[in-house]
Amino acid sequence: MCISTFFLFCQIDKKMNNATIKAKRGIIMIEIENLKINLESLISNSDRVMIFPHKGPDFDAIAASLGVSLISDKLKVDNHIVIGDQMCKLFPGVQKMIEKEKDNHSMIDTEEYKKAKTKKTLNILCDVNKPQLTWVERFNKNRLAIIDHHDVDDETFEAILRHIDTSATSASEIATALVSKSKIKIPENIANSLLAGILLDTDDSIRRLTGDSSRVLTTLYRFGASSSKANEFFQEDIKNNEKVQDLVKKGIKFALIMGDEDVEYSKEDLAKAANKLLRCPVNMSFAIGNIGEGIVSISGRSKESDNVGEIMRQLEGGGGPCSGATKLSDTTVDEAGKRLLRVVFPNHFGRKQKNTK
Ligand SMILES: [Mn+2]
Repeated sequence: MCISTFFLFCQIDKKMNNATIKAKRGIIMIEIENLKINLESLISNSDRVMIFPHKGPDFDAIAASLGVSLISDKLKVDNHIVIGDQMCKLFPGVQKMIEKEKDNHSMIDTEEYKKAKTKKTLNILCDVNKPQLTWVERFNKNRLAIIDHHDVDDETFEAILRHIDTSATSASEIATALVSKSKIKIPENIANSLLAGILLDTDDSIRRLTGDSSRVLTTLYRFGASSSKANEFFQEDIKNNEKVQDLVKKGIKFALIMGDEDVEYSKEDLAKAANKLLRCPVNMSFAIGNIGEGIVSISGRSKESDNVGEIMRQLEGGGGPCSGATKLSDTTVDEAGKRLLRVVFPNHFGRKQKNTK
């Protein structure tokens, strides 16, 4: 039997409302009302709002940040979403989510943040509450608000407003409830992003969906969100995963150790090295090294699919299907490696070598 634990941590600085509330989900909408009032007041008293998703942002972090930016937009306070990672390093689905919104919402990097922040800037963390997971590790606690659903510990930032609800499925769920309380019309794109944020960990989210979460989903559907559109973000990642899978399926044909040019090895050293290398998930392994007197030796090993003796024969050597070797004079380790590549990958590294058998 699964027993759910609920912990809603809503703390507002003494100046605003001296409250630390542990609550069951039944009263979360009341807390959202408080969050809305306090957050709006903080935003209104700032000249600029900087919204931070976590490092390596996922759908939830970006979507929640977009939700918060809608509130700043409504209050006509200049706001920016700060993303410290290079775009190309983000998951394709996340890139797509950002891409769709970058004309409507300012997205800046940490350098631009440093230039643009002022004493009256309010920083809002979305889907994160600890310095290890943010690009900026220090904030003035009187200029920091947190909207999150992750556990709190000693590392958690001190902040003037902390709304950390570990029973929420996602930061996007909290952001949706908040935006909806603020009576903001959610653009369809953002509704879909928020839905993707909520569904990110689908199994878990479905298990944890409660009355409040369902209300949040209803809100998103009302603003035009649909599972198929939200799924498009996931499809981007699946497509990319498939691409990677296909690449892996091509198989790692080949592993190669190149000995140092100025170190002398024995044939046995090279054979042992090739043997060890074959324990990696590869079809063939080779070790190349100087064995003295101007001779470079290649030792090859193969599992099943490739005949390494055949490859060695093309390099003036020989052997059986699983084990082979060759000795090459008047060459370097580097050059021997290139010759080997030309034989193993004739289509990629040059003309197919003449079979010298
Ligand atoms: Mn999250």
